[in-house]
Amino acid sequence: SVKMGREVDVDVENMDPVQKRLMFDDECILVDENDNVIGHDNKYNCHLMEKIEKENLLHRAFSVFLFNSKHELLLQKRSATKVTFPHVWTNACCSHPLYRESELIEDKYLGVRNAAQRKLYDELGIVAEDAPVDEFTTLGRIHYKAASDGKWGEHEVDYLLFLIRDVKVEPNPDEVADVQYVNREQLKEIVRKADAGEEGITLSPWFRLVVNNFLFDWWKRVDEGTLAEGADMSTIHKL
Ligand code: DMA
Ligand code: MN
Repeated sequence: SVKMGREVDVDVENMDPVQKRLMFDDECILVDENDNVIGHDNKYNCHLMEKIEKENLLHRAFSVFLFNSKHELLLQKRSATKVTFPHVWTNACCSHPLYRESELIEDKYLGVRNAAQRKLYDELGIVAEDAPVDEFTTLGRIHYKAASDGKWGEHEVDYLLFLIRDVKVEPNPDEVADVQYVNREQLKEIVRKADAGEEGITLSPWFRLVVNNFLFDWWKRVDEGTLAEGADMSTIHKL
């Protein structure tokens, strides 16, 4: 059992069993502000806002931005059972590289790319052949903190990965409530609706940060075929 105080115990009992298993099985990578590995802790502890604040826990994550050959961007709506940020629209796939050899490989961020390949299959049923690790472009890293509800939140160094490829998508309902491809105008319309609080449309905080700071510049590079030149892996943008 989890000795984190009564309130938290109640949360664990009500947690969706699939998500609960991931909370305790997934061992996240703890990093310092320069993204140096300093340890590990389970997904549960890494996402408790109280622990994040008290111990300044920061963990490594990734966000995949997937474009089809028409250069439309895939969005996913997170399932109702997600513990953090349920029901929100976000980029194709987000998760954490785990504290295991294959996902700790620092050379060309291969560990993060291996984790992205693993989760594209888990969340969207995209087979490894459709997501070759050599085809991800690592564009940059952002460091952000965001509360979900009272107890839960994120504090991450998030690697932003792009993949341009037509893929077969079969969403896993434990993870994903809906998916859609959007062009720029459609995305701008969704952002406008989210800002207006319309139709219960909410965007994840990390997706919103990428939209506001980077996405449209990089999307232009997707069109121009100059994506690699847009990468800056030496800066960690604190947003
Ligand atoms: C965590 O995503 C990563 C980011 C960038 C927010 P998540 O909550 O979807 O993780 P998981 O899919 O492992 O539950
Ligand atoms: Mn996280």
